[in-house]
Amino acid sequence: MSQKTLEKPRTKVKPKTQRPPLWKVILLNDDYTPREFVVLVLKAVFRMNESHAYKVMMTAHQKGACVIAVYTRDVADTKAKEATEMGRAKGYPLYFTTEKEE
Ligand code: TYC
Repeated sequence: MSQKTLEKPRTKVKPKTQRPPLWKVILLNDDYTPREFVVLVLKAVFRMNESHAYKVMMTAHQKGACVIAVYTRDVADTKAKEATEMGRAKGYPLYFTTEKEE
């Protein structure tokens, strides 16, 4: 009768939780898009309430840009494109970009 040898692993494997890298969606200011329209897009695409959307819009307006939120790369890209497209459809230069979070 054969007996199986049970070997224990010699080295401990430290379980590492891999987090996906996150991407920031950034709203850029411009001189033409109406403030109310920026607020409308932020509410529609990024699910913000009125006061949060207004604050974000005013930050971009005053500082030139504002980080809106962080998502996985695909979601960040999709939302940035969708939001930029809403402005484009109205002839506005409204622009959302993405950047990897370090
Ligand atoms: N600066 C624009 C205006 O004065 C409003 C605006 C704010 C546009 C934020 C874009 O990301 C933006 N009408």
